[in-house]
Order: sequence, then structure tokens, then C-alpha cells
Amino acid sequence: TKPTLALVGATGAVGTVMREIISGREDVYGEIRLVASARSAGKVLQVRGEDVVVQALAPEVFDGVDIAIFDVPDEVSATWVPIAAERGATVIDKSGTFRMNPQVPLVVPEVNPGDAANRPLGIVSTPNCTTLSMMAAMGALHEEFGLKELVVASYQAVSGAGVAGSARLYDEVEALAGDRTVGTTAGDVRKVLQNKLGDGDDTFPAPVAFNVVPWAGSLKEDGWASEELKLRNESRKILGIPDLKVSATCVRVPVITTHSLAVHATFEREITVADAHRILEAAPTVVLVDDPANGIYPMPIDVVGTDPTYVGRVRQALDFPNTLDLFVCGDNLRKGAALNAAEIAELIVATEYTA
Ligand code: 11C
Repeated sequence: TKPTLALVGATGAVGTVMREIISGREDVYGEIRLVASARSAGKVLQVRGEDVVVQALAPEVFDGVDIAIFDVPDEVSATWVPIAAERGATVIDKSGTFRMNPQVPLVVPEVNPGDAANRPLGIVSTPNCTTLSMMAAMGALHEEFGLKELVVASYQAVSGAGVAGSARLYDEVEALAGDRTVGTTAGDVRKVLQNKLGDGDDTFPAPVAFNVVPWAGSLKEDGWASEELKLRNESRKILGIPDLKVSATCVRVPVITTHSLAVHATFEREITVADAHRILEAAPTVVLVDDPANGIYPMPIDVVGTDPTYVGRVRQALDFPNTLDLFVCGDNLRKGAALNAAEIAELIVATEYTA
């Protein structure tokens, strides 16, 4: 029989894309339940072209559920993922809560699909969208040339912060539009936004429109942002390189959806641009867009709404042996979140539910 699926967090930014993705891929599920906070219970949403009434998160909604995909805040996952697992569901969790738990596999199907089978707690985690943006590409390069070090700068879209993140950037752009002097004096963007939108919004620590904000996530020890540490720890776990050297700076940019990363990657063996092109071209979920003479490189405006990881600007670092510099883009709501979770679910269905 086909497994019953529950989508928890069905009304959020990722939940919305998740319903779309599930509806567009091969239908491997029996019943699909949509679950959200009590506030959204009773809403009718579409999945697979059918109307489904959203149920409030409660222990009973997991009875009879085979696979539950969670996309909810960390603290909600911390409480509810174990309840779903206890009721017999295999949980695929998008939050940061369980990712580094040694008893929870952290899976990117292109890189470490086998890890999904070993889940003593009944939980599989799916990585942070920033980490995910580069994993398919880096995994492919690592397999042949052995990755040793990553220095990364991220250019993160506002929808990484959910529906509220996108709403905030749209509001800011609208408030700033029309005045061709704004952005020419220190503090003028802040002033216009304060006047038009008021104080008190804390979606981001600073205006994102007409700006770049060198901050994503929460403050950790020694000035690191949580996103930067996640990039390091998660990359190590997914790639299976516990001593991978990683240093990252995460930056929020005025893009609605699609995270970009500038990656400086050092390998154990000598690697050429031609080697990298060959490997990336052969990687099924990677698209190589690397023809700068013709203005062809990966960019969020071309990537948004699509599934692959796009790689371009591949260069041999001039002063660093065995090192490539490259630019990666991935839709943070698709491969960065919903798609990876859907692919993990499909992997589990294919290996465990079909006789
Ligand atoms: C952002 N990457 O762009 C974050 C959102 O650990 O899954 C996802 C945080 C996470 O804001």
C-alpha cells in the first residue's frame, strides 16, 4: 500500500512550495494530511489538485502516518518531531534541532543517500538552505578530487526568513520607490523606511532594500552567526569529512528567492577548470552555466522556481594550488528546503515501501 504522508507547516513559505512540488512529482503517496498551527486549522488548501482541510497540530494527527515532513520553527520541531516519531511516523525534519545529533542522519540524496536508512530515532534531518545550495556540486567534486577546505561568502534571499522575509522586502522596495535621491546619503534609507513603515519590525536586523546585511541567523560565540556555523558543521556531516576546514560569511541581499554562494574550494589533488566542468556537467541535478564572455553565469533571477543547483564562474585560483573559485545558485525554497525533503521522502518510499 502507498504510504500516508503528513506535511507539517503546510501554510508557510516552504510548506506552500512543498504542496506544489508534491503535486508536480510522481504520486507515490496514499493519503496526504496537511497540518499547521491551530491558527490555520480549518483552512482549505490544495495538494495534488484536491482540496484538503488543514488539521491543527496534535498527537492524533500522526496516527497512521508513515512519513511526516516537518517545516516549522526549531522549538516546534523539538516538541513535535519526537511525538510524531513515537506514533510511528518516519520524520523528515527541516529544522536545525536534530541536524547535528549523531543518531540523526543529515541527508542530501545526491551525496549521502545511504545514510537515510540508518535512523535509530525515526528522524532524518534535511540541511539548512544555505548549506544545501552548494552540496550537490561540492559532493560531486569531492568524490573525484577530495575536498579539503571551503571558504564561502553567501548572498542569501529574504525568503530564507519565511513569508515575513519576502513581505518585508516588498514593503521596503515599495516605500523607497520613486525617490531618486534615496540611497545617496548615509542613513537616508533608514529614515524613509522609518517614516513610511514605522519602527518595530525585526524581520531583519537592518533594511535589506538598497543594502546588503552581513548577518543571517542568531549570534553565536566569538561573533559568528548561526548560519555560518551551520554551513561548516552541516557540510562536514553530509560530505563525511569531519575535519573539513570551513570558514563562511553569511550576507542577506535584496533578492526574494534563491541563495547564492561564492565558494573558494581547495582539493587534495590538482584540479583544473576542465575537470570541474566535466564533473559538474555529468552531475544529474547540477546545471553548468559558465560562459562569462557571453554574460552567462548563475543568477537568482534565472534560477528561482527551478530545481537544479546552478554553477558558473569556475576559475582556477591564481595564487592557491589545487583551488577553484566558483559561484553557485539554488532556489532556497526548492532544493534548499521543500525539494530536498521531498526527495528524501521519495528515497524512503522507493527503498522501503515498494515490494
Ligand atoms: C535563511 N538559511 O536564509 C536560513 C533559513 O537552519 O534551516 C533556514 C534556517 C535553517 O535565513
